[in-house]
Amino acid sequence: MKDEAEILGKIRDSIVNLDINSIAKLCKEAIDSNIPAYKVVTDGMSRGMEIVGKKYENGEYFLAELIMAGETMKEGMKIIKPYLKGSDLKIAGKVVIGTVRGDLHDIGKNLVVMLLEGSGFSVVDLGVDVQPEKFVEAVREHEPNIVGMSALLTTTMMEMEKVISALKNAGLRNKVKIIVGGAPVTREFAEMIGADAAARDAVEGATICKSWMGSR
Ligand code: B1M
Repeated sequence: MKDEAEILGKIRDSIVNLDINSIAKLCKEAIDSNIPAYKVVTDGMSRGMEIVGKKYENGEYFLAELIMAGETMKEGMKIIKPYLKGSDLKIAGKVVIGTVRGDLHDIGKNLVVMLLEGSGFSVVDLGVDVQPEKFVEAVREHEPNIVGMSALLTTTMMEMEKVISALKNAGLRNKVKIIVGGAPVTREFAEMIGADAAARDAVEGATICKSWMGSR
């Protein structure tokens, strides 16, 4: 059996090299080698995404490469997803989640969804580019315990505050806990816009949601 670091390194590199044909095989190899599914995501694919982001910033990669990296990670996630989920978990609570208006990044949000579902939450995923009114409608309709928002762009993170205002105007703000996340989002920002928490990553996000429901 190969070394864990070696397999995770290859997974990272397959994202960086946009190698969509080998990612699934490598992810299977990681699972067969008993590497925890979370690690394949956090120490393998997400590391690769960080490097892709740096290459984009340096002008070494362009939009086409960002798209290809996203597609490559999605191929890997198809293999990993079933291993992130629990099978016979009872419903821990309900979460309405979405990527805010103007923002199309959904890989991190999808990861949060998978971990929440894996922790027994029922999740209503509104997708990407979600208008504040749609969050409000979903809260009215589904009566969740928690609203989760994701934003990856500094230009879209302020949309989170608009969602919170819309919930306040609809008289729904105090009925839900609100968690925000995404690369530019900090705890200070969450506090400033009136969210209840910010999560650095999907694992922390799911942990916070579990703690709100009284389980860890
Ligand atoms: Co975009 N993009 N992108 N992109 N993209 C970034 C975010 C960027 C940092 C790249 C860079 O310049 N270095 C930059 C943003 C700069 C900024 O605002 N400061 C950027 C840009 C500029 C853009 C465009 C504007 C490019 C253009 O068109 N010129 C454009 C915007 C489109 C739009 O949204 N309107 C754009 C487009 C795209 C693609 C569509 C090509 C693609 C997205 C594909 C998809 O999501 N389906 C893409 C990608 C892939 C990236 C990078 C390379 C990777 C993002 C990713 O998936 N990371 C990214 C660079 C980077 O992040 N290093 C970049 C992996 C993922 C697992 O991490 O999403 O951070 P992340 O999620 C984490 C945490 O943030 C957290 O948990 C997750 C996992 O642990 N988290 C939560 C996220 N949401 C959470 C919610 C929670 C809790 C935790 O609770 C609710």
